[in-house]
Amino acid sequence: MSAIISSLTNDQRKKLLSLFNHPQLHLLYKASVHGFEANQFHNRCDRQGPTVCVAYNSSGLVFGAYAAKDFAQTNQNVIDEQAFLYSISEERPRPLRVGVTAAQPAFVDGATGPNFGAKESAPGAAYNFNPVDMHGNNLALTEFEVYRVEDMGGLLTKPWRNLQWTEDKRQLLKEQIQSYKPDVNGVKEARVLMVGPVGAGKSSFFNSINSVFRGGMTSRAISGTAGKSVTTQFRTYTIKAGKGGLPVPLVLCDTMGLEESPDAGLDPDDVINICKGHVQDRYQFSPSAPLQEGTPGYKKHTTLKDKIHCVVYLADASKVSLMSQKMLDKFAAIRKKTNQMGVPQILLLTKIDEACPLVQNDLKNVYHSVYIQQKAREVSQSMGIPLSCIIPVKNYSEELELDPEVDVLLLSAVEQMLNYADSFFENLEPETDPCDLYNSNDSPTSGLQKKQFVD
Ligand SMILES: Nc1nc2c(ncn2[C@@H]2O[C@H](COP(=O)(O)OP(=O)(O)O)[C@@H](O)[C@H]2O)c(=O)[nH]1
Ligand SMILES: [Mg+2]
Repeated sequence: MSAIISSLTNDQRKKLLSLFNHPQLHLLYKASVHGFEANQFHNRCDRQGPTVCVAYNSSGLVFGAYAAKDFAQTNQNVIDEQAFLYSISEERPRPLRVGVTAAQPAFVDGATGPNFGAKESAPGAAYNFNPVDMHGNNLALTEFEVYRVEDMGGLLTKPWRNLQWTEDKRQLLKEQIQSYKPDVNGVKEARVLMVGPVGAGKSSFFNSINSVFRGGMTSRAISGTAGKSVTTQFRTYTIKAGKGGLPVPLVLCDTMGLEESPDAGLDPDDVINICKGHVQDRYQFSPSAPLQEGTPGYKKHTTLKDKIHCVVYLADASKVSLMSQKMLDKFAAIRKKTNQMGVPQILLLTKIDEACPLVQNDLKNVYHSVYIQQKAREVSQSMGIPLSCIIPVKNYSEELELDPEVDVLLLSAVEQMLNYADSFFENLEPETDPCDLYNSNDSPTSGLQKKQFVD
């Protein structure tokens, strides 16, 4: 299903956010999409923690109520001292806010739609307001939405990771990456595989890195939000420093997105094939049948340079808590096999700008943001990846020009990938005869015997 779009204008959103401390809003329910019936509201909004209801009327007013307590259809009056009603209009610079009267129940938790004000008290007793100010006496709703309100927790004074945001650092990182050389014979570049759900930002990450090295915006990999994967081919992308410049010793491999259902999206077995170097560039993935030996697109003889030296998972920071068990199971299946092959793995936490307004305002807040730190911890736990292997990034998505701070964060992620690829090379058995590597297939006698790498 395609993403549900909020009906709030920028001005309305800003005014709504001003009612909370460090809020993040997640759209749970939209009547025009999910239905105007009470049960459709409850299916999506029960037991979601703090929520804000947003009603739109034909007079252009936006109004509603905040509840810190759950909706759960208990049929009880709920005491919630933090509850309030509000109204937003274009003319008022600030929203009208009406707190719940002390000791009065804030809402009736019935099986109806949200019902603010107590069941057995006189109307208006829980909240004292003038209906004209609140909704212009117009209760003909054109839309109704409910958002979960998450506390973003503000900024840490001390960042949880140090990063220099200077132009010097950007140059240094670029130079270090360009002069990278794997410490093994016959391999000139690190091959990095990107794996993640549809829309996590795999294609955008490649485009962003390519843009940083080209010195201007590029979009070689098609990116977008079609709901299903717009990338269905296996693509290996080389990068050049400047137009017609020297190749950067990094190959980024882009895959079809992971999807929840067992026979949709990238197949975990294809990830294994890619890691072993068997999948040719431009191979057309087929979700129902992983690549088999002897079929078109299968490369039988592979060498160390064809193999994947580091796997990078990508996850959208604002969707971390919503990742389904089926998606986590797919990740786990891939991680198990990549671990067995000794390929180091890191995770890029993407779209940190969308996830946290404090980061959107200033990217340098990334390691100060309590919210981003919490999301990094969450994904670390749910995917079993050490926190030290989780790197928040912001890809270029709508910009027309490069931004030095965005570059520094992106380049520092590449630096980590190269460090991890080095660990892969170092982990190869020292006594391995280099000749073996060039003939290595996957027989038990393969020259690539590795130690377990990550966990
Ligand atoms: N704001 C923002 N948007 C992003 C970021 N990364 C990707 N996007 C957008 O998310 C959508 C999906 O990205 P895409 O690279 O196609 O995802 P893929 O399916 O993993 O290849 C595109 O519209 C991108 O512009 C990011 O870090 N920040
Ligand atoms: Mg893609």
